[in-house]
Amino acid sequence: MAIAQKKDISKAQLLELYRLMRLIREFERECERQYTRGNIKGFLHVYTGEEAIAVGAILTLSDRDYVLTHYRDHGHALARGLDSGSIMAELFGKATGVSKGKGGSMHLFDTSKNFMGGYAIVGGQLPIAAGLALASQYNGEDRVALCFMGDGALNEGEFHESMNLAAVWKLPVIFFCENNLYGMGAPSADTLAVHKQMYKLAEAYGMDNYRVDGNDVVAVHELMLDVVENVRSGKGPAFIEARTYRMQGHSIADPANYRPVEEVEYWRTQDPIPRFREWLSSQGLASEEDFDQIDAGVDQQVVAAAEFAEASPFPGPEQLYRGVYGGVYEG
Ligand SMILES: Cc1ncc(C[n+]2csc(CCOP(=O)(O)OP(=O)(O)O)c2C)c(N)n1
Ligand SMILES: [Mg+2]
Repeated sequence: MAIAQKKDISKAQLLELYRLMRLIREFERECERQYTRGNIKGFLHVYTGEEAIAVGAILTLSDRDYVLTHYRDHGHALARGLDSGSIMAELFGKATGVSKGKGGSMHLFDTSKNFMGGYAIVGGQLPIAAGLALASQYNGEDRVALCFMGDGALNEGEFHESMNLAAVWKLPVIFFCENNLYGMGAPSADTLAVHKQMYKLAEAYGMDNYRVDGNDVVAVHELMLDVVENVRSGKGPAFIEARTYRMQGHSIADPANYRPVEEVEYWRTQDPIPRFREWLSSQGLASEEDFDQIDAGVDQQVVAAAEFAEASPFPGPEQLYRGVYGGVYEG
């Protein structure tokens, strides 16, 4: 449970890590409310419980680096600084959404932030991340591609193909596995031969590999500071496994009855947000008033995001053939 800080991270940066984790938690709560109201339809996968990973990792990147992720993508998008109103509007299917209302929850995208999606196909983002890293290397740039995936992606052929090519070509890509112990209703213990040590899969490709406590934002952040530096300097790709827990069902429609009560209870005690908050207090880095102020700002931002989404128009019929293959390309 303890958090140990080893590197020099400023107080302002630590508080920003806290603010973003709180923002993601509150944003996801609002998504659930809006889903119940019928404003968000289809699948909705929330990131509740896993906030320390996206926040701790993404805040080590430069603006020019790439971020790619899977369909549980709201947290990564918020951590990358995509506009919260435009993310919510996307979930509502509105024209003001980050993907113009055509992508929905699983396909958030914003090239201005080098946030290259949001992929519903398990493992689909891995070859794309390798391709972006190849482009960076080919063009002599020092951009790194950070590619998140769930533990379920490790069983995909695309995982092995991407890992192999990235290692052969020493691509500047970081493969970051969010091991939340389940893929839909299946425990990874039932589906993955090396479920206790997923990071060791990277050894087969001669790739640097690490394991970190995914509910400790400081540990994730510190590890990533080193890994990003190595990968950027041309030492080749890296693989990270962060152990965490999906606090809710696979999607909002999943009551997750297949999980033992004791397991859920245990992981509740590992919630990354109260854990970090208690640590910040114990270090004298934030007072109750500081937290109240941050929390109030976050609540306001989320309410404003929902209001913006609700007031926005749906895309008109003229949008039907725009932004699709064979249609009108708008960039
Ligand atoms: C190629 C492919 N196969 C199957 C699915 C159906 N599917 C959607 S989510 C999912 C589980 C993925 O689990 P994991 O990667 O651990 O992500 P998590 O939901 O735990 O974050 C599956 C099998 C899919 N979307 N794509
Ligand atoms: Mg999983």
